Amino acid sequence: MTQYNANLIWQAKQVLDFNWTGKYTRPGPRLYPHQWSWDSALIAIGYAHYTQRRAIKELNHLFESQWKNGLLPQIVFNPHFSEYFPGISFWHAERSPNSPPGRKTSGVVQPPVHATATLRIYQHAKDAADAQEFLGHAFPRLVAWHDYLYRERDPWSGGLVYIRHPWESGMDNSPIWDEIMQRLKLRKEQIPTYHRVDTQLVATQDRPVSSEYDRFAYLVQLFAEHDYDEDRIRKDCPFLVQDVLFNSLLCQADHDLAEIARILGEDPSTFEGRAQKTASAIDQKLWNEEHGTYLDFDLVAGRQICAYVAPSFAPLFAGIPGKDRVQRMVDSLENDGFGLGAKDSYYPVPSYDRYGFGFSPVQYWRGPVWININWFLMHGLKRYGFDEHAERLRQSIVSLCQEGGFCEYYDPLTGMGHGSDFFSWTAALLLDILLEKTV
Ligand code: 2M8
Repeated sequence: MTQYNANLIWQAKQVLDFNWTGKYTRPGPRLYPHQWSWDSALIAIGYAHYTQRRAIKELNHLFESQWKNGLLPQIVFNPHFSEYFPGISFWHAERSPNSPPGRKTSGVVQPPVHATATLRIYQHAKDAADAQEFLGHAFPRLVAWHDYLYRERDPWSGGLVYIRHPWESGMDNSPIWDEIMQRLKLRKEQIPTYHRVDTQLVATQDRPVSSEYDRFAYLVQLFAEHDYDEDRIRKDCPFLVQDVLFNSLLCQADHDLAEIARILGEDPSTFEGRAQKTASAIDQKLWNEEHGTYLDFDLVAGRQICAYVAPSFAPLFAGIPGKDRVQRMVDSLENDGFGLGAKDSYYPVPSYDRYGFGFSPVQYWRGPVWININWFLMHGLKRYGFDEHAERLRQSIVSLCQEGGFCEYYDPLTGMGHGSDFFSWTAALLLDILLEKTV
């Protein structure tokens, strides 16, 4: 290991130590003080290399807040921190008979990377007995989580689950949602009263605009008014989307859950069956031949959403596309819009096509580079033997952290960090790629 990497590893661990609360890791020190679902899973992937105890605690703290119907909440609130919108009282999660007694949570979900993280903790474990015990504990909770998604979010059994809020995608203000957001015309009296905190903590230009927050808040209010009853929400919700990233991560998580079942001597067939069904539904329903990419499906409008975003390449992570489609996707990634072709281009890959309408190099999910998306794509490209491309992405991740610090996201044109500083999943995934070769 070079001295240069050793320093970076030390710094990344410092970021995680700083954000570790003793029970879970804050995604960012001030902007995100509570526990976030997919952040925790990604953070646990980093911890798995050097602190098995923390990795396990992190996921267990989330599992303790699982709803009775299996829903794993996007946020588990820490009542000691009140500075976040929307907080406990805005969600009214207690209106659901399924919400956990004694824990305060939101009422939406995030991408299901938890089985993937759990398997990695087991695979990197130094204390085998402890890891085996954790696997046994996590398994029924992960099964309940996947059961919830397939039962409540795919009631037609087509293989694709839907999300019902942009926050469920993890990509809050992605251009994917623009069309739906514009269609959602709100009268003044329909917009809940709320007070944002985020724009006081980081630059306003880096965050979603208020017309987006109006709609985010409106949807939360709708869920609370429907007592978080999925059948009632499904009938009235104007936002129901089968998202490429969410379903691709679910597909990989199904494979990983099947592997966990095998390790525990349980029957893996249900999970493998789901993985295959989801993979073929992604391939059939979400692929767009004309554009040579996968696109989200808007269930309310009944059509695909044409937006060229980096997460559209996530099916690579789950090994879904066949050879011809992979080549078309790699061609797109090599174009200047995503920048993976030229060695001396900007920092790949922007979250949104650089030449797309409304691209912004600094505004959150509308252009900046995100380390988690790069990490998924790096693994996807490696999986298909595109080692040079994967290496370029790996180098991009390392240089961004080295030059821009451990930020939430980065300007692809300058490499400058934006959003929250001391961002946990950036540090954790960097640790994963730097420590992977040395375990
Ligand atoms: C961002 O989302 C939260 C709402 O969930 C927010 O903006 O307040 C997203 O980037 C999301 O993917 C992430 O999990 C969360 C915490 O890092 O922040």
